[in-house]
Amino acid sequence: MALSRRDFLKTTAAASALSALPAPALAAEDGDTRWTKSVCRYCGTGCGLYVGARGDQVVAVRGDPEDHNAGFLCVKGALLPQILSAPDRLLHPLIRKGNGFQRASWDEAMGLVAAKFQEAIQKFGPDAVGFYGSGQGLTEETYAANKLFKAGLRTNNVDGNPRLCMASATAGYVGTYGKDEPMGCYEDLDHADVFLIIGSNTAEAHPVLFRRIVRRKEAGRNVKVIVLDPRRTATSRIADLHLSFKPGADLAILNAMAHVLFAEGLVDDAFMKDQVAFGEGAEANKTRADYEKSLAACTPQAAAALAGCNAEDIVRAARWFGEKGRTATSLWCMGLNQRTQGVWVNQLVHNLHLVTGKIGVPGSTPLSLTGQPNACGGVRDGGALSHLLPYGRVVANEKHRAEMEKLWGVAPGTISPKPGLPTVDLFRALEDGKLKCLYVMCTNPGQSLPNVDRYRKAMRREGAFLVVTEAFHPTRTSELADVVLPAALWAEKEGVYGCTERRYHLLERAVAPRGEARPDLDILCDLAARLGHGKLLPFKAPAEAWTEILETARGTAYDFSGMTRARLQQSHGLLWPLPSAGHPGTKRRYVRGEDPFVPADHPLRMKFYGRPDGRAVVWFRPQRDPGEVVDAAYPLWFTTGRVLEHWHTGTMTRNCRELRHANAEALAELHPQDAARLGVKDGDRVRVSSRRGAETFRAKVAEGARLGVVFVQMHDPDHLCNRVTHDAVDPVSRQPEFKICAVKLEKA
Ligand SMILES: Nc1nc2c(c(=O)[nH]1)N[C@H]1C(S)=C(S)[C@@H](COP(=O)(O)OP(=O)(O)OC[C@H]3O[C@@H](n4cnc5c(=O)[nH]c(N)nc54)[C@H](O)[C@@H]3O)O[C@H]1N2
Ligand SMILES: Nc1nc2c(c(=O)[nH]1)N[C@H]1C(S)=C(S)[C@@H](COP(=O)(O)OP(=O)(O)OC[C@H]3O[C@@H](n4cnc5c(=O)[nH]c(N)nc54)[C@H](O)[C@@H]3O)O[C@H]1N2
Ligand code: SF4
Ligand SMILES: [Mo]
Repeated sequence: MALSRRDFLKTTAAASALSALPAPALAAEDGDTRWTKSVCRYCGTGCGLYVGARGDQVVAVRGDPEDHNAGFLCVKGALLPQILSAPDRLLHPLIRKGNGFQRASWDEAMGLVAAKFQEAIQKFGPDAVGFYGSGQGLTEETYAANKLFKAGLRTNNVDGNPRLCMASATAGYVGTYGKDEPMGCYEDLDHADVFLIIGSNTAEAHPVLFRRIVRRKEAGRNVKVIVLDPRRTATSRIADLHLSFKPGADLAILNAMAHVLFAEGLVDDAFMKDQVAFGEGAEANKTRADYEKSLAACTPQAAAALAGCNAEDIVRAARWFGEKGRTATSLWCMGLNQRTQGVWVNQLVHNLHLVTGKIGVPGSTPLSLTGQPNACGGVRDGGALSHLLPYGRVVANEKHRAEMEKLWGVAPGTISPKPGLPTVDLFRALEDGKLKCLYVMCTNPGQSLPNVDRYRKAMRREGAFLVVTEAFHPTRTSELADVVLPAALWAEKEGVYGCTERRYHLLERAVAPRGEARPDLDILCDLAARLGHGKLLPFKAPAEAWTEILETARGTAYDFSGMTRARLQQSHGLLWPLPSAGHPGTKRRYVRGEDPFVPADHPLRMKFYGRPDGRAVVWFRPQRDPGEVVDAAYPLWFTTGRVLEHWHTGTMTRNCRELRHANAEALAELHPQDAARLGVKDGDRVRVSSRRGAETFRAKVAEGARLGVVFVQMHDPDHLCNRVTHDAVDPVSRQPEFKICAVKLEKA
């Protein structure tokens, strides 16, 4: 399909703002404006930008032309300055008094937090407290929290919103290659002949990367875009093939694609023989023949019947993906991760690359799109989940604990060998009273958790003590808190972010925090001192924490110990592994000649050194139903997600006039035939209910909706789609199934 000019404009308009402006030189003066190098604080694309400030006000941002985004920003990034001075900025600490809040001094508020945590630990043990963090915190902040809780307070109850987001991608990578994180990079988008975009609305959720895909397609080398999404989306507009199917049927479709690849000889026999191992169920010692045998029944016809799509489309997708001599890159996001089969379906994407050998060459890579700007750098790499320790180490491994105890200077045996509670279990522990105190940083679980009313009650339970650090108040979480601490925002502090492609950036401070707000790192150091762990967090500045972080990464598969602060200051982002001062960084991991950990004389072109045998594993993973399926009582599928203009719970983007006006209220999109059957017209109020809860939305009758599927946007604090969603989790990643549940809909 050739893109019309109109389509091109429509799909890229969102990513053009500000790009035409001339770029300021590093930290140059421009009239009265000071320019400071930074990164967009929204999505995992991680666009480099400059922050322009006059006096103590941020007045503008400009895309960094020397960074991967080539100066481009989307509308959200372009409008960042507005959030800093929003009227609901929280400017001083608050302590709950009855049903309201009272202004408090920092000393009073922190004194209370410390006393409550101390009391809970003394009475009930370390696991009575917990930390719930974010893929939007700075690496230094998340590192400090992880260290304080795991090495100081001695609980592994450290989790965060990446559990709602990237946990299945992480477990997919680890299960297949032995280590987390994509091996490819954004440059691969410039070399891909085929894009397999599955469960990702890239145009709205990663607009600047989408622009790069469109540009590649415009270059006109017969580039094919395949989109697998139940809905027609802004992304599927550029698709040569859009496969719409019943939510949750991707496993069947991906297995059928693999079936076609084998049946039509589109596989790479040598690559499989040398570089791949096979597994099924929990067993890794299988053969290629076993795998092919398991695939035999996974025909396109069977998949199409189950999924409600055309068998020919599955065959076509497989042929395009597998065509010899052409490159293929796959991109996926929450349509795959937020599933009770999230890990399995991730692995089925990896399978396509491994059986065709389309991996580790420019243009061929399985590239999981990361949601948040620092879910990779801060949380996944930094090991700030309940089962992890920094840089590929895990709580359950005695040697890893011993390494971290040594690095952290605590006595052997300090770190508990028991993994902590992953997100949903953490909030359930608050519900059943086992967890007494929870510290929430840079996330809004009172709106973003699945089946949220249940956990909203848990946060307000008698005897539960909730501390929230927030830049705004009230939010749907801060309204539930016992103490709310005012946090400095993005341009008001300094630290490192790591985005989708293993690229680390330094964000420099442009202005002072407003009011009495403090950077989260300061607040954590203060708390540590009050809890008697000041020695663990002695950081006077984020740079001191960074120096320590470099040491914890040294010698691991993540080694970025050459990324000194000075180097980050000068660079426009650096990709790890980067194990020494002079090392240029690594675009393609596991690849001989590129990755410093693959010996130059390695006999094969790749080495998956995360696994003992150096091979990646192709797992056979059969189709399974989602955690809840439609039935007579709840006959419609319900799915939720994003729009271009808004960021998650809307606390920031709803503070931008233009974005708020562009999209004010979350709509429930439904197919014209569903609407007609239910007597619903565009703009009517509808009540959507599931077995867990109900919410009303304004209806949008949308041609692009799939028959039988309702989609609701998640940004609206006044219409909580998470009252309806399902809190069932993937058995391995523990990531909840936000993308699929069963509902009924009636006119309100
Ligand atoms: N504008 C904006 N951009 C963002 C964010 C934001 O809040 N706003 N948040 C960031 C974050 S943290 C994240 S995680 C990403 C999320 O980015 P995406 O995952 O791209 O966004 P979503 O809209 O959540 O979901 C993507 C698609 O999954 C589809 N889907 C639903 N069920 C299924 C299924 O069973 N199979 C398949 N294949 N697809 C399905 C939905 O129809 C939807 O179009 O966006 C990041 N970027
Ligand atoms: N229904 C449904 N629910 C979902 C999803 C879905 O697809 N559907 N997606 C899930 C996913 S993938 C994600 S990532 C989550 C996101 O869910 P959340 O993390 O809960 O959403 P955000 O709005 O990003 O919340 C970040 C909060 O941090 C505050 N903040 C900003 N900067 C700072 C700072 O520097 N310090 C501090 N302390 N606070 C700050 C913001 O004001 C905001 O309230 O939502 C999940 N929930
Ligand atoms: S694409 Fe993502 S990182 Fe880039 S400007 Fe937009 S929101 Fe920010
Ligand atoms: Mo996310």
